[in-house]
Amino acid sequence: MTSELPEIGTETELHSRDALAELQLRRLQWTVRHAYDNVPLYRRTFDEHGVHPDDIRELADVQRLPFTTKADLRETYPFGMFAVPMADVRRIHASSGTTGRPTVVGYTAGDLERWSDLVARSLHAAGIRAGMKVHNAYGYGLFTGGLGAHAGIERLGATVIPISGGQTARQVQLITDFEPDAILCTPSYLLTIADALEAAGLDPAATSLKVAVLGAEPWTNEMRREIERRLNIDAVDIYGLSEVMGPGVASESVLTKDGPHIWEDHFLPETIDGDTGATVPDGELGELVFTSLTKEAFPVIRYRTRDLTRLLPGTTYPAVRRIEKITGRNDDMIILRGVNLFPTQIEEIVLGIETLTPHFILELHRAGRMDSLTVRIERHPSLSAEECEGAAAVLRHRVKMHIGTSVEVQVEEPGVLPRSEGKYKRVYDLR
Ligand code: DLL
Repeated sequence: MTSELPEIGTETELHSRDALAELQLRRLQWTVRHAYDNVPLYRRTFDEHGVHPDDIRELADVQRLPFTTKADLRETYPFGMFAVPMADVRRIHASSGTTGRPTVVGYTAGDLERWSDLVARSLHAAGIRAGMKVHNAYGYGLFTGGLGAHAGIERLGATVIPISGGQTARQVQLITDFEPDAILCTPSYLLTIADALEAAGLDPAATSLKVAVLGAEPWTNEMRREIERRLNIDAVDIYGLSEVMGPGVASESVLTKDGPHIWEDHFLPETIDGDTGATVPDGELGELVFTSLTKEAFPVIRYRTRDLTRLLPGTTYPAVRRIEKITGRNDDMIILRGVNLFPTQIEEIVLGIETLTPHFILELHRAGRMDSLTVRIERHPSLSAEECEGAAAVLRHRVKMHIGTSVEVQVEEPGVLPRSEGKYKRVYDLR
């Protein structure tokens, strides 16, 4: 059976820009018409904007369409953005959201097929092949991570170990006993697992694992190097969001590890200036915006992700563009006494100081009218508190130098800070 399918990663659209553009235009026209005909909110906003599906004659015409935001999805909670009858929706996922109502998304049988194909393509790009065993520690349930990855692993012809997130002692046992080739989880959770391996007297660098496909939260290239060194594996980045599909909207090639390739045959990306909405040219930093090209149940038109990155030319798959590794989201940005700061900037600096661990949280305080930021970070267990004394000063100094703001640093004993079991909560606003 499988021999009848085109080999993953060899699809013409990933290698010929002309073939891709032709396919994208056709699919864009279909999507815009489908959204206009079946989702009242799209019909209303298109009409308000004076734009009609017939106006989409070339790819650049996407810029004539109105943006869609998280607020639009909340307004139509729970199923108002579905473009097919409920009887055709095979699955629902939802993201918890930090405030108020969750965002609800739906999939037809065809959507689920395409999603598994794209996750399979993503895992293939990461070097995973049929016949390998894959430990899937993304959370199962309404979160798209667990079930999304699961279907892709099976589609690839690999063996899935559906452990979900949490129960870290059990993760250690199954990694030891089942000898998986690959692991899928958030980067912060992989650190928790590495610590647990060590605590069990095992060498994290000596497991059967060869590759980790990590995503669902921002992480830096410094963190990649730390994970690769500690576990003796390749660490590859997978990107996605529930509103656009789930994991597998874009994914990195293990050959280049140069940022996720966007699967542009299914998603049309743009970058915009977050304040003005103006298009930002490729190569420049902007807010990532997606229009789905093949989604039936939940088409999205110019969906504003709030993720900040730049569009770059493809390498391993030359026809599609890459995104620079996403290290910040608009929502995570801390404005400290007028200076913008992302938690990943601290991560980058922390990982350059050997006596500190990657286990840190950021606390925002207010004394009088002054905001302050405290970095609470664990020292390395193999070093004494005295040996780590200088580390706090070094961290403070480097933050001041590289980010341009003063922070407090509090070095903590190993194990006192909360550990990740999925997406890690790094910032605590105590103002
Ligand atoms: O996190 C989907 C996913 C699951 C992706 C498993 C990868 C692996 P949401 O819960 O809707 O969906 O969260 C989406 O998470 O807008 C980004 O801000 C962030 N994010 C996801 N992947 C990455 C990544 C899933 N590789 C939001 N790097 C997105 C940085 C990421 N941020």
